Amino acid sequence: IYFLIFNSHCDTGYLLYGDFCYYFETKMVKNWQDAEAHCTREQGHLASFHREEELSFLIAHMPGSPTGISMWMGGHDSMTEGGWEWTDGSPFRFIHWNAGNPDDYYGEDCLSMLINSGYWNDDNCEYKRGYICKRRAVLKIPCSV
Ligand SMILES: [Ca+2]
Ligand SMILES: [Ca+2]
Repeated sequence: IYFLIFNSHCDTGYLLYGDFCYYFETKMVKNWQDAEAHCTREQGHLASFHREEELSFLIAHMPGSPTGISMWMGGHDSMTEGGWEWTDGSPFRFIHWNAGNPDDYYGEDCLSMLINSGYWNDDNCEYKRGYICKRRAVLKIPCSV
């Protein structure tokens, strides 16, 4: 008799939630484009969000003393003003904008999340911030008995 046990798995330093692994970069701040490039090198993208629970989970696990008040996420409207999309290509349906945003203040096109509240701001892409990368978890078959 064979028992196949499927487990979602993340590399060290990544946090597992659902089918995805999340990585919090809070020490090395980058502008939005460089942050996305780093996540891409790690086979992921800046984080996208689709449910309130996903957001709450990440806020609850936010590491202590992160850099600054907000972190970069994968949302942007740099292709079409007001046409928000996620860099991982998933649909931009769930929204969690902070009051008065997005306001495109002096041409803000990149999405940052306020660390304390989880609300979103369209932000100046050139600001250097910490960020969260997200990638698909690996399905592991750890044993067959
Ligand atoms: Ca904009
Ligand atoms: Ca704004």
